[in-house]
Amino acid sequence: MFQFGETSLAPHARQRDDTLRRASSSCISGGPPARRYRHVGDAAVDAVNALACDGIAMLDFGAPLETSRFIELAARLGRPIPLRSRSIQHAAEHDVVLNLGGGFELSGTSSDGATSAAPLLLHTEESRTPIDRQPRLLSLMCVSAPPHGGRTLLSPFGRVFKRLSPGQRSTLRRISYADHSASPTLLRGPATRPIFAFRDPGGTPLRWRVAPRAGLRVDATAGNRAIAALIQAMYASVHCALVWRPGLIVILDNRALFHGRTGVEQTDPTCRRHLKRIRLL
Ligand SMILES: O=C(O)CCC(=O)C(=O)O
Ligand SMILES: [Fe+2]
Repeated sequence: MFQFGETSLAPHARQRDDTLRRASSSCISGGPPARRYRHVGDAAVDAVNALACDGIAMLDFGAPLETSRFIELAARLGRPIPLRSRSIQHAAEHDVVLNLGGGFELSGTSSDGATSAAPLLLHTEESRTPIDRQPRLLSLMCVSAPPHGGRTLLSPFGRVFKRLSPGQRSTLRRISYADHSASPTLLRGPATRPIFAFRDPGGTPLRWRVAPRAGLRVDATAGNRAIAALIQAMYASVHCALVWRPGLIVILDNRALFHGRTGVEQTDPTCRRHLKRIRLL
């Protein structure tokens, strides 16, 4: 069992700060144009194709869908995952929809920080969860958006992978989270379709271990260096910082991209950031 910690002077910490600052000041693209839809069925067909090509589908309905139609759209793409955690019940609707922001954050926060106003560091959703229970897709619908801040960051796995050396890749293929016996390795899949399962821990120490049956030894220094290189590559690979508008629905493939978010500026209570989220298997 080993531990990864960081100092604020480390190159990966500087890369993180730099990317968050550039995304907040609109130096990173706001995302590809979204096609306009009226019918959930048409949007779902296009989303399946876009997800297969790019790992992301951007669907513009012009105005937020009723929650039941949002569920109908998501359910055409996968199986909605019920919200079980008690700590988020105040923000849950219809058992599968989580309200992020829009006032729901005031009475509690989800364990992954998704409902808070602070920046959300890049992550795979449920990074420690065994693969068969890890969300496959994330569906987000904007109800209202602030004029600034709260941009969703995307970092494609393929770009991250290319920034890592062969040695770092093979180390990451052998490492997994220490505290969860069935966690996937931080990297898996072929070079043509690499898949990461990792959440940037920020300043919190991360305990890792060499996965069972992983073969060759990994020492503490090599593992910690590979994790630092991964974090640096994640932030260097952010290619888009989505600007939300009401009625925009974005579906993300959790096996193709890391996601995160810049800090939410809630200066004006009349135009708060409010997204609805459904996670899909
Ligand atoms: O608020 C966002 O933009 C993304 C939040 C998030 O990470 C999530 O809902 O899983
Ligand atoms: Fe997330």
